Amino acid sequence: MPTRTVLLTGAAGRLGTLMRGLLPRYGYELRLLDLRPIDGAPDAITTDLSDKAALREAVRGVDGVIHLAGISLEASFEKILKANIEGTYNLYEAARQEAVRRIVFASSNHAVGFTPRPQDDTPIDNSALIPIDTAHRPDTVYGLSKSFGEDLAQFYWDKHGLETVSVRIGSCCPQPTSVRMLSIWLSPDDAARLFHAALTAEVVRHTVVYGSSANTRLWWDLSTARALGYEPQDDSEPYAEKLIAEQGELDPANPDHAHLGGHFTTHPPIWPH
Ligand code: NAI
Ligand code: 15L
Repeated sequence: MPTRTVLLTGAAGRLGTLMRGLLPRYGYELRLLDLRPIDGAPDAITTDLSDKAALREAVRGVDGVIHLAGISLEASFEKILKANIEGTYNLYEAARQEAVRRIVFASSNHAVGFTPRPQDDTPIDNSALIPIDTAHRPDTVYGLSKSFGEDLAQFYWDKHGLETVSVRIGSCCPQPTSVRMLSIWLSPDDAARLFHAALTAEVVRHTVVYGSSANTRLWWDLSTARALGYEPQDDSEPYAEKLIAEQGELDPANPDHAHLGGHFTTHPPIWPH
């Protein structure tokens, strides 16, 4: 496979750090970008998504972009507007100007966070799962910015032929830490598999996928992700017994447990900065 140069925005963040470790084994040469400097990566581009000239230079000549940069939890509308809405717009505009073919956009389960969760934790057929074409139901201003990002991606495909895979990521971390996460956990290894599939699938136009591992207690439909060639290898089930013993089963009467977005629908965690 020829080496592909991929711009990784948000490279200093949690997911960015994991992907810096995992993606090179797929043969990618990563160009790194973040607001914050990255230890041990002197060539990383340290810039804000508001700097249009820097973005244009950053996307020049890349084969694809994985766009992780932005505010990753709830924050004030003003902050979300600047980083996630204007920032993502600026990135798409730079990519259009530099004729970049494809972006993988880190959307979130919180774009559809007010979708009721399946009540049966082990659905017996796909009809119980949250479908990919479910309506946007953002649960936070943060989730609203992810709905915007998905619409932006659709617009840039329809209008300009710039392809995107919007990945509605569940919870990507080394291991699940809550009972809710048992249903939406994306292991870091599966995240790398999914991003690789999104970058290499032949034609994607604008494809929306849910981003999780093949969890036994899955809440959503992975078929569009699998259609890209994604074959998840991990399952949160080995963590279930301990987490349920510590936290109890999800309670249908608890508003924090009623929807896909969990506690973001009631008491969203606020970004500290
Ligand atoms: P993070 O908060 O750890 O990393 C985000 C990075 O973006 C940070 O390094 C930050 O410095 C950078 N950034 C923020 N504003 C910027 C700006 N204006 N210009 C340039 N860089 C900027 O978040 P994490 O967990 O790594 O998530 C990465 C992406 O995936 C985010 O877009 C997040 O919304 C999305 N996501 C993550 C999930 C997860 O479970 N980690 C779940 C769903 C979505
Ligand atoms: C997200 O969108 C956040 O970026 C991440 O930090 C997690 O909180 C995740 O959703 C989740 O829903 O667990």
